[in-house]
Amino acid sequence: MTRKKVSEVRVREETSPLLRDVNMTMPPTCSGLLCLSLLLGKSLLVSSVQVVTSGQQNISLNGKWTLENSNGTLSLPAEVPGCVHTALLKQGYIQDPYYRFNDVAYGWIALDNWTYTTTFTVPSDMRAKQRVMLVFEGIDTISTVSLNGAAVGRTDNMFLQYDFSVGALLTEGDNVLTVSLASPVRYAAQRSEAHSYRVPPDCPPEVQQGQCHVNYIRKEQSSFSWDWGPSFPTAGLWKGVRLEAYDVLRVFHLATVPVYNQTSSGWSLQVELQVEVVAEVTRGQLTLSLPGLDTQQTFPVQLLPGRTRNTYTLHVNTSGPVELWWPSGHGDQPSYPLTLQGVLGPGLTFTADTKVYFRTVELVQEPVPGSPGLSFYFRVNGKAVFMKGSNWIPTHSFQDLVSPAGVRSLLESAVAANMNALRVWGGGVYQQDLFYSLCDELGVMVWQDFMFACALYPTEEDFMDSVREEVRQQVRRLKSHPSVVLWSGNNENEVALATNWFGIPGPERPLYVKDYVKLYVDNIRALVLEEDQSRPFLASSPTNGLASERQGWVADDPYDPRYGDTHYYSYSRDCWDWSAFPRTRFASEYGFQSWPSFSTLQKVSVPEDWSWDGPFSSHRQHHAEGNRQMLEQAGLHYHLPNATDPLRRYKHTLYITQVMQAQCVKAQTEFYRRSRSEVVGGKGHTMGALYWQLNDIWQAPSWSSIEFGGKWKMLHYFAQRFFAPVLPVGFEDGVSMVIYAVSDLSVDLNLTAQVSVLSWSRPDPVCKLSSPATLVRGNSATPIFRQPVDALLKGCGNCTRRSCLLAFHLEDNHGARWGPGNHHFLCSPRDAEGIEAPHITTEVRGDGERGYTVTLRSTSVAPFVWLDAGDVPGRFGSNGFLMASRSQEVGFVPWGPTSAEELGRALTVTSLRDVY
Ligand code: BMA
Repeated sequence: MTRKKVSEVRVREETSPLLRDVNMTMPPTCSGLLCLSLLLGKSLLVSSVQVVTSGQQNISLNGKWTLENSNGTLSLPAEVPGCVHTALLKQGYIQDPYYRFNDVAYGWIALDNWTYTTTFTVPSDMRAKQRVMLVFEGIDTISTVSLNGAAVGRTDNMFLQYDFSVGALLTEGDNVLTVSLASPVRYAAQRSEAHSYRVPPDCPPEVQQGQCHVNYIRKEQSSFSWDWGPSFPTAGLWKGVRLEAYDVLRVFHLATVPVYNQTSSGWSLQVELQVEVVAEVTRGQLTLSLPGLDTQQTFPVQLLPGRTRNTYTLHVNTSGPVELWWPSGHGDQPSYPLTLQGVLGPGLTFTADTKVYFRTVELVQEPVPGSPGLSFYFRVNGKAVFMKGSNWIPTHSFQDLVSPAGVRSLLESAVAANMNALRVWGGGVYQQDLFYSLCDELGVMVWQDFMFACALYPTEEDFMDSVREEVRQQVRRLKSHPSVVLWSGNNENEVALATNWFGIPGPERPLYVKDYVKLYVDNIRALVLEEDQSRPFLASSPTNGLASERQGWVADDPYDPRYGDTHYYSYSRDCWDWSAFPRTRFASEYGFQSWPSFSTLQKVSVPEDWSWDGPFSSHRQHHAEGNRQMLEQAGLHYHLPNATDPLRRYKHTLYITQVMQAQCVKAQTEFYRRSRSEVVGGKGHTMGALYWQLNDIWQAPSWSSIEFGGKWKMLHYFAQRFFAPVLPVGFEDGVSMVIYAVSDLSVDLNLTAQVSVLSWSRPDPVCKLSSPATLVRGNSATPIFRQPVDALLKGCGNCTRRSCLLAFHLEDNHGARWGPGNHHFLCSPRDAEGIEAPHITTEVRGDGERGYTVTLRSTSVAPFVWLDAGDVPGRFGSNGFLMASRSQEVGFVPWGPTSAEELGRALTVTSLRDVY
């Protein structure tokens, strides 16, 4: 065992101005990694940290509380953690809030004030402790907390953990705790009224049927409605509540941040311990062990009374290799167990177990040869990584109904679709610990926004105090996770100012720019730099990054493709025309809407709702003109459904929106991926494609690739292919058909493109050709095939653009295939000649153990073949595919118990020719 140089830093925490009340203290952090029920002699496991502190007693106050509305007409049991809506639902006062038009019908809930009450007893030995803290892991949002009739404190930020010192208020026998929650909607309105100038936007667009002034309240911004989500401004105790009692100290936060030293090529580990100390610890000891790296060190510990942050730097033994954490597709995600053992006084011990992952991350913004502007890409462990993924929104309107299994399923679906990154978008919530732990394990890089979106924000002192505390707590909670690779200040607020979304008159602009800089730069950025220098910070998205900074943090055009990241949406331009897409450095948002499947909608609707033009369809559509835009875009390339049976036509219309979305996002993503290695017209070197959006909050049309409930849309199956590590991308450039080989692998490959010319009218290739072998470097996009379309067709029977299409794949010189196959339409399928109704039949075999196989038989070439298992949860091996053979087998992995019979009964198959 080698002993290395160690150092110790102690920082005395400033008490937040919010906490100066005698009875009210709020620790800098504790929301998750370490705020556990620390039972005497027992330990609990939350996230990846297990902590035991001797002499500390905890009582959980979770469970049944009572809930009352403001005039006392409603009084009901309510589960904590939970919220008013779910309590009303569980007690049968309301129906499923997602059912039909209930979001609007239940608007009254958020306009009332609600009080949660619980009664508990505290054993005398626990009351006798020097300090008893009442810990709320999360209160949503505006509340007054009272214990036994005495005010304990107030809360105004859903993203904070609140700790109140309550020892003096506890009594023998029953103690009554109440949390009185003010209507978030009324509070936001009052704040806006009291504000000396307008902070736009005032209200969301009418089509969203939402509430106003959400920017004045520190709660999930999309809870007042969004263009993909309902208005459910929740109120409640959305996380756990407990008492923590101790005599000497409590450890309320632990963070571990690995730091790489370039000069010595060595790692050190910064272990940060936040403690609240009642009685000074003078001669303590802390031993940190990383057995997997043969590293251990004991530190002297001296802890002063009050709240302190203590950092211990453990230098990692360099005699052996340190295995690095890699994004999915680039390597493994090895972790090392870390043990902390503290002896802090006679009989006072502290132990913690956690995991440590080692990796470095940089956001590279430097000149690009042949291209004005700056690069924008992530370098992980010294290697440039193309980010492939999507954007994450809240998975439910009621956070207490978010299940760990649901989070896991979404993240596993992301990785199954070859994603290596997700952006936790700034209009939602900082995700629960489990989300980040799973991202660590799965190799998903997280672009973490702070929770500000599509608005300007007030900056008065109490608001700023609350935000500062939020940033401190969240950064401390999340910084141990290797998956978090970026902090980002907000969603689209730079561009909202730059391009004047809210019609701010010229002379008033400086005031808003000043507020913007105050919030994201002078405060959020400054705090992040203070708390965590181990990963980059960006003020906004989209932004020009360093170029925005040079322009005072608000660039003239934050969409400039030569700098930073871009968001790009166009619903009216033909999405097959790649020349419309920005040749950006990094595409952090782009997308198209679609409707979810019938089985998902059926759960919240009745037969009279199943029509495209009815009130239900427009009620669920929160993006103005969204339904029209989808069909207009679809109509550019496909016949629109025309069945005479209304239900059949409705189902086909849902299908065609998914076909449109999948093909549009494919075209755009393939353009970004093939642009990674080249500069064209001064633009290019695209190094990220995160489409909008991964998941849904309810059953409604949106940009998502996964429906509410976890079912994959056609887009998600497409993503699995268009994000494949090795991919042939075909497109037309002028008169030529061009194929690029895109590779995210580290090895160089020698590949040929094997091209088949297929006729729409029969399943056997008309002819085949191949390109010469080409060296495809690792992490590159390399042109591999180019031929004028005319010549290509002339050499192939009677093929024309309308009668034939191209299918292609990549092969090495041993004939081994690399990556999935791909295809290119030479005309819109609506103009194609010879597409026959394919009369596809299906047969299901298999069982729960081996999984299921669906055999499809078709009489002709069928585009966009869509298998739908209805309500049987699971996913197919492939879906939405071009069927160019007479028979094909597709696997089905069930996510629960089913049988071949059940699957067979539920299964439907649709292809493009079936809808007209
Ligand atoms: C982007 C996002 C979201 C929105 C999406 C679709 O701008 O940041 O605000 O839901 O577009 O409109």
